[in-house]
Amino acid sequence: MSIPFTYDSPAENNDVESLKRAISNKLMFSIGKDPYAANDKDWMDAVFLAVRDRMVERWMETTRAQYSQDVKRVYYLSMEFLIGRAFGNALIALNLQDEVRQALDEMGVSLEDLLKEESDAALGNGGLGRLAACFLDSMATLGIPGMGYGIRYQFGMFKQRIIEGRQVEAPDTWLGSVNILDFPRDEVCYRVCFGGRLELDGEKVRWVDTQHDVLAVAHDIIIPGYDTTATNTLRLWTARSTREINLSKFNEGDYFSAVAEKNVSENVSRVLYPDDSTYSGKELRLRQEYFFCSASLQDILHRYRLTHESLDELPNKIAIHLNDTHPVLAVPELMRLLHDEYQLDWDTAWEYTGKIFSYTNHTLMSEALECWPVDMLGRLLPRHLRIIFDINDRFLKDVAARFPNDPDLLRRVSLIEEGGERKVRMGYLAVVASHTVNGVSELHSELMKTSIFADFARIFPERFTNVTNGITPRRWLALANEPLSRLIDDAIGKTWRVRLDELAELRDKVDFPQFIQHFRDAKHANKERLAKYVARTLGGYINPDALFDVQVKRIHEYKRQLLNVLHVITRYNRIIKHPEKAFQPRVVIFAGKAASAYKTAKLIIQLINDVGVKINNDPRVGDKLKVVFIPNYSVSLAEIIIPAADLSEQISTAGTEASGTGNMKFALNGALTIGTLDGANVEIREAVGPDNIFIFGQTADEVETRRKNGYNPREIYEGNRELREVLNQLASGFFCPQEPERYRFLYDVLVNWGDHYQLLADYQSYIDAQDKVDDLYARPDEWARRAILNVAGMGKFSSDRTIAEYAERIWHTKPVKL
Ligand code: 26V
Repeated sequence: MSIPFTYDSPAENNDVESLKRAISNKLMFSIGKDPYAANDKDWMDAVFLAVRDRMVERWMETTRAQYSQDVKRVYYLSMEFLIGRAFGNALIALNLQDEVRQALDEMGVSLEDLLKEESDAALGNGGLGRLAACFLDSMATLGIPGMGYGIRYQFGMFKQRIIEGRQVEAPDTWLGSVNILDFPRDEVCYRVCFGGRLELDGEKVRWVDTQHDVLAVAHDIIIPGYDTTATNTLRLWTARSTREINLSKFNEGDYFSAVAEKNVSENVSRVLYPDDSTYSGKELRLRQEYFFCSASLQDILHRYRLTHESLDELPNKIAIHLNDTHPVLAVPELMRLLHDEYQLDWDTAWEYTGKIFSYTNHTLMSEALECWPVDMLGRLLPRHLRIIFDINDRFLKDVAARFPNDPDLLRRVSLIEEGGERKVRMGYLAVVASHTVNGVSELHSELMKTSIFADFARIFPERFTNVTNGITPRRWLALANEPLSRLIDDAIGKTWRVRLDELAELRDKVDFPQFIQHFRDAKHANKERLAKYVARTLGGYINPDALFDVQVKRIHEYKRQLLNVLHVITRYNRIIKHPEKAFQPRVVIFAGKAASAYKTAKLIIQLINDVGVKINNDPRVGDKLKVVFIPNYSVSLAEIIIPAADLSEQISTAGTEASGTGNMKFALNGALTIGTLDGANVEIREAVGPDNIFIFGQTADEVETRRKNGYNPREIYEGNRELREVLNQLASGFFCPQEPERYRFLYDVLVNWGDHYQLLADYQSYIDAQDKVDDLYARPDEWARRAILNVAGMGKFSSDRTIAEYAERIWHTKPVKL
């Protein structure tokens, strides 16, 4: 079928003159402003629209090619996509930066000013959500027919303000009046049912009388690949009430409850859960999870059926990936659709399910593992609970037959946790339903098999594998760090953006003094940019010649920001005690959000700020030490902070950080790491060489052994003079004389209550490593040499490599031909 349809191909109009015209047209006819009345936001919207046109054409072409080649598609299901700003990234992907900058220049507008106008799409908490965003970028760049599915939260990650040293949360109203980021697809709309009851009809089960059903409406975000036609889609669902307003109530004059009902059902996509530390079992969260799984599954099957008569090819044409357990309800939902709606027999439906799903685990922390109460699940999703029970019965029968001599095994691996309130163990369901289960670093994947999934590794040894995380070099180097990117381009060419391994060629440059000098200049420029940002937002001056020591990430006890603070105070005490001594000037920079209900994490933020006030205002300290907490950490802020770092703090207790991806971003931007042998730090050490990283502290095994043998932190406290002094200062209110008891709790956690994350056990080794940092920083060329070797070693940590591994070993998908 061919339709007489012609349009102006924007791709042929990428010269400066055409761009000026396109931007002007958008400003006039889409934004409705003339240049005299337009503000920066209007201009930004106009340019973004012009640039978007150039992506749309590629998008259509990719979609057509995917259909005509009947490709196998990957669906990446994730509750979080922390994509950040899209405009600058689009310019890079289309290679339009220079032309657009010039076009704007000629119209008297600065591109740099416009870039700041876009708000971050902060639809995620931290590492897990940012990883999903890097994966989308890499799938598109590699041409993998991959689509993300998630929720279009009306409010994303909360905004953090610091008031009198304390975190205060404010809603993130990222959706403005003009939305250029996404295309609303009102016609792509599915009903998602809740509640009701089951009706038995012979062998068949019917789910009837559902209540509080809601509609899921699609919004599509374009994901451009870098330097390729390939362009993918992120489809986010928004909830719409099945009835706009309750008409009978409305007619009775009860306007408020008529509208209230609509509000309640639309709450499903209202707000991102901002707690990534503890599983809390909230019903609205469960609704969110089912809401987006059901809509996505219905959509996936609908798309498959557009081009296939029968379901026979389904497992060969779709792969569904579970980003942690949050989307695992997709498993019983697929079973329900195949078995109840499409009448496949149970065994065939289960065989397909097992071929379709794969699952990545992102944490071993037991507090974060999802277990939904059977009661709640049964009330909200009775059919799915029944399916889970049926899966469990068959699974346990199979296990009993294969392992007759381990009677306790059945209790241990059951999908249902018994004893007390019965719960469904979502991680176990994910493992049982998936053909492949992976961890996110070598260490984490090993620990997964010996801790939380030890029994499953015995039952399904062939299922478990590792795919080490990665980050996209486009955003995290090309976009975030122009000075360094330019230097690298001049040295080895520009193709590192898609073949990050080529950075290894920088190893040949480290002995050229000129290259080292240019590298130092680039770092300095980035430090100046950050110093300006700090001056503008916080008002304080930080010296770009000081060592920038940076820890930015969610605030968690296991990430040990508190260990960092112990070092800061130790250093402060030394400076006071030895006024005559020269100290390497340092600025210790923190940023990160604490979950709103996580008291200890919030107290740590307050401590950082109190310590900062004390140290920064002590005239005896001067330039030797400054402590800065930068509020409202986000993707955009990371793009400013990370390129400016000299030292990257990756100091979690060994065995707790699944991978970390910030560690990769810092090293790629030429910071040296001070870190434990945890997560991907282990592989970073291998890649950059042990001389070019500051490793300290216990190994995961040593942490475990100490825990087993009865750890006594008080002994360490008593045996270490400097540490004792620091902890006593915490306990006695040295940093908050106005409320001396404020940090007593933190002292107790460390000294009296078992120090669960073993900060004291690693303290001395950390301090020693920090001393080595100072020594090396005093030799700036040698420091730069090692920093360059870090950049050179980062090839492996491109998310392109990660996605290529997923595509080949897990999803069995190939790039679309364009
Ligand atoms: C957990 C939960 C618990 C239930 C309620 C909402 C919620 C939201 C997020 C999480 C996330 C925990 C897992 C996580 O973020 N893991 C991080 O994943 C990164 C990417 O693989 C990895 O680099 C980090 O080490 C790991 O902490």
